[in-house]
Amino acid sequence: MAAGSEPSQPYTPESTAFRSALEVIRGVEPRVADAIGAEIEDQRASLKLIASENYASPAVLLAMGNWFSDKYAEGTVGRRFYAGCRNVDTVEALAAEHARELFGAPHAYVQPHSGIDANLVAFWAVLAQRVESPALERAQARHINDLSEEDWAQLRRALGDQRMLGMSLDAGGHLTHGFRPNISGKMFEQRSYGTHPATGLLDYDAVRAAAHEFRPLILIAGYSAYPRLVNFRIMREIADEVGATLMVDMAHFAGLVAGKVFTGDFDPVPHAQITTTTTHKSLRGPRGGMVLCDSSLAEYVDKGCPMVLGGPLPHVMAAKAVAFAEARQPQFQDYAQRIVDNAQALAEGLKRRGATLVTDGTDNHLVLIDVSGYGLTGRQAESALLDSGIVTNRNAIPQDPNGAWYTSGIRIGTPALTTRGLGTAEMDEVADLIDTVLARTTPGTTASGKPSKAQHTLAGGVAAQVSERAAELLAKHPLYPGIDLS
Ligand code: DSN
Repeated sequence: MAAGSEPSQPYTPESTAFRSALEVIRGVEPRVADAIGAEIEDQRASLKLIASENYASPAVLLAMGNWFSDKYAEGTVGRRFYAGCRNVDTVEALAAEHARELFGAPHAYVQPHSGIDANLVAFWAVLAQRVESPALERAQARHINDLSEEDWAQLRRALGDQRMLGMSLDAGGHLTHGFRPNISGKMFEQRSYGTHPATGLLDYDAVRAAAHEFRPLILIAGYSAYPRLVNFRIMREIADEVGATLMVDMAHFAGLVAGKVFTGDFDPVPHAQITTTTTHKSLRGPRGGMVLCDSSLAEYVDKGCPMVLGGPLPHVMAAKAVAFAEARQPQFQDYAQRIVDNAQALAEGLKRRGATLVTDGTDNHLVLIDVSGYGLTGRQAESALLDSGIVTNRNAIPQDPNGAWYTSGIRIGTPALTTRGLGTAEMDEVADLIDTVLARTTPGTTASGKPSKAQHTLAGGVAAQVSERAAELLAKHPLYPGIDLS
């Protein structure tokens, strides 16, 4: 706006809040203010199809930017290791109450800083509840990086070589479900269940057989890249048959549970003894985590900090309370249903154009394209799409010959575009944009002329044409329409 001129429309409260915040930040470190301003522009300009991302409301974002950030508050509501936590108690209690109501859970612990932290709280809670061993306490006395493989083996033995059975990474499971690069794969002896080789669907008989043979302490259900429903009633039956605790990681689909799209056998909360989630994916809250559990685990879960977590982030708990209050509004159920409708429309649009999809479709918010049908690796496809203004992520597919780095898949999801207001008819255009890019991309070669799994060549003009079409689509659905930073 030119100096001295008045805005043609009065600024909304959100515009005023963010403009003022940036002005204050600019006074100290203008490059940070510029980067924040550039981020909203980047997000406005890109077709965001990352299945685990979303756009939080201005109220959620603003609840995080305040003096709650200054408070230490180890402990739980009414029982803190620091004085002066009256207001932190208020927001933590509110967040937990909203979470219990939203998910029908007996207990909610809203302190975890992320999904991995939430899972760590859950693992230690189950170990603490079910395993009697001083080794747990001894491990706390040492720095975790000092533990050797032999130390870990000793700890596992002292804990009775506890076992975890979770979904394999290439079938859509998560690193924290017992894989080596994550502590879950070091604390537990791990085995995984996959999906049926012919259909790509979860095979409950195979899960049952693996559970009976392996007899895990924890059976984990939940996924980051599985496009179908999971029957949690059956998973609980299997867990009960072998004396396992059923833990569900609903990080990806918590919004679909909150929005009552996943109910009955497909709602994990009444079936699992312990359920973990992030709060920023389909649930559309701040970046963070949460644990829900039955009352038998509550006392152990509440010791998450300081057992495995650093001090709580009261500003993020305040934002969780705001986000959960939003998710309790009737319109959130409509939003959750539209996420799934959009994902199904996107899947149909891609299939009509000849794309191969893992499981041939979707029941949830995500679609997994097997890009080997286009002659590409996931890495090549991801880069070509990014060149064209479409943000996705590469992902392994079941029995992926290209491993977890290059992959053969592209995972796409609809929570973010649905928040922007795109609907099913527009998903056909999105499918066409994706198919156009992938069909016009060819694998590249390395500097020495060998075939490369990383390099790609996109036919001339495609990136510009697709970017322009994506921009036209996005212009109809402005992101944060109430925020004007110009
Ligand atoms: N990074 C998250 C995802 O993209 O699925 C899971 O940790």
